[in-house]
Amino acid sequence: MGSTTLLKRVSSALLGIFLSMGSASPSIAAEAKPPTTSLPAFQETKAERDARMQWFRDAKFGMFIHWGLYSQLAGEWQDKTVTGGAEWIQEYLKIPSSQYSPLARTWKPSKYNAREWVRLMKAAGIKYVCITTKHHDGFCLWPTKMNDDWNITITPEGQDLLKPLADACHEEGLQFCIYHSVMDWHHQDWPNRPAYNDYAKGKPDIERFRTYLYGQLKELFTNYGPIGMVWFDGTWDRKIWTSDDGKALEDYTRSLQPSVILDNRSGYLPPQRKLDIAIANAYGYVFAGDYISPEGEVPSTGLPGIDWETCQTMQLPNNWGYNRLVGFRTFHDLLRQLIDVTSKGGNMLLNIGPSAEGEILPQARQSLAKFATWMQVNSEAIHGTTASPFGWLPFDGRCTQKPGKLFLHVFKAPTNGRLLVPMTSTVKRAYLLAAPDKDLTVTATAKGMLVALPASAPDSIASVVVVEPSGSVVAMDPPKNLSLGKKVTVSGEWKGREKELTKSHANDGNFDTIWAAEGEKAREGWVQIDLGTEEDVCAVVLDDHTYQRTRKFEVQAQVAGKWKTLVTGTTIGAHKREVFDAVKARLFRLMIQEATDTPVVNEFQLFGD
Ligand code: FHN
Repeated sequence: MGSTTLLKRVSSALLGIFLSMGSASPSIAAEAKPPTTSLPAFQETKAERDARMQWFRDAKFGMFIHWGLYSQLAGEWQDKTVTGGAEWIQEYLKIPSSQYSPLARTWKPSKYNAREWVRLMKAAGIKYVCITTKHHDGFCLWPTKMNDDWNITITPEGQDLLKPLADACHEEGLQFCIYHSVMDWHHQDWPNRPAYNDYAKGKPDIERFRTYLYGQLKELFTNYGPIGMVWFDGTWDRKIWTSDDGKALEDYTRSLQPSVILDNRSGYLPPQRKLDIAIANAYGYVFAGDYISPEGEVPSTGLPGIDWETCQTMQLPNNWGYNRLVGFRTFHDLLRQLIDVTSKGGNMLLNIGPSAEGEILPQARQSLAKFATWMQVNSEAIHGTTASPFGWLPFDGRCTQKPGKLFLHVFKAPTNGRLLVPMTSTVKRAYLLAAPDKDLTVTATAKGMLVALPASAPDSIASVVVVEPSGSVVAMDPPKNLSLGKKVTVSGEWKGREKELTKSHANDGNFDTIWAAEGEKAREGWVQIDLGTEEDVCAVVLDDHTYQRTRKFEVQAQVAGKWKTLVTGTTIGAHKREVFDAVKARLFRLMIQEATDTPVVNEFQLFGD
């Protein structure tokens, strides 16, 4: 064997040892034991809690950042791909730790510029930034002392990725927040160690894991200045992470920085009042911490009296880590979601998945720039506002408010150019945020205050009309559901399952009962409601949330014997409200023109005075 070949053999063997060395399960430093005595239970008065939560309640808009070794893979590994959850790629493709770990040797965030990131976000109206310190793969983005072989120091550049962001946030006046996964696929002591962790040895020891977890939290809460909020995650496996574990984690975290705000995913399941609606990925019915964290969805009526934050990916469908294989949500949808969330009293934590090199992808950058343009004119209609005083609005839009001001976010101006504000309160003045010096004419009517809009809207996605009521807002009763229990006819019913899928479920007022069209092969169907007499109908609420099969629909009214289209759309989802200029008719129908399977409808409701 020639010397060159021998040298190659030896060096590749050494490289193999070197690579494997850098990816053994984290060894445990001896320090930072969790408190042996139970910490004093966290106590605060309502006033103290309100003061602690105030920045969060005013912020309305945060940025989530999922960044890690998985960002290098961006949805692909060898000849396999994932289209959802790119940050879960190791789990989805069962990548052995011995093959995943070398990613640590190639991660070079050479284009990372935290200051530039923060300036982009600040201009976009972002008030807090929440970055993954470590995600489920356990890889730490900071130079933790709690392991010496599974953190940023083993990457070629080895720079602490959290410190520059924390410093930039603090200097630019944004809250620095952290996402911290309790679940850890790499750690030898994570009780539910995945089979692909081919490094782990011996029996997992939860107390050793807790020492590791608490030790890392101590580092994070000691070395990165004030931490506004911690977004715990990965605590859903009740067999290995109990409510007591969650409570202890909360108490310990609060002991580190008592002003920190906690999301509801510590794993603590307090016997608090149940929410009357299930919320995906927010441990539905109970909430720990300080706020509820619906994921990718907006509670249709908000959560009155409860702090909440919808987290939402920019990339479809649910890629938190960068995925080069899928597209991005449009700015149109993201802005309308921010306005919808804010109008219901919540926050939106919008996620970006930077490239491995540390770049914000062009599509994400473009949306941030468009947010910045919109915020330059309209930010006061978002930041520091509270939920709409109206149960509903007779136009396609939303409302937010501050003392003395109503902000009417108009998505689509009524065809008559008049914006009906359903209140009896009189109005001092009304104007567009885009033209604050130009008063709009307001006329009092029996149905509320009518604001005359200019011919063209200043913004094609959402224009904001400010209405300054003379006194407190006295909202008028919302229109009634005129269709409840009225006569229904349908294109057909599923033979043999009429009872559970009957047509009357389409307007029984129960969002959990369903009507299904006839037969497995059906991909279209309709539901017709007879109101019994002609009624003025100005809105419809549709819902197909159980199966979400609708891909194209129309709502029609029979006017002078002809079917008139009132609303058209593609998907329906949960509690879709569409508002239109009032139509006087007796017969209305929902036409499902395309569906991914047999059409199913939870509710088809018609509203009017
Ligand atoms: O599993 C994680 C997921 O990767 C992502 O971090 C989201 C963010 O809300 N949380 C968990 C899924 O609910």
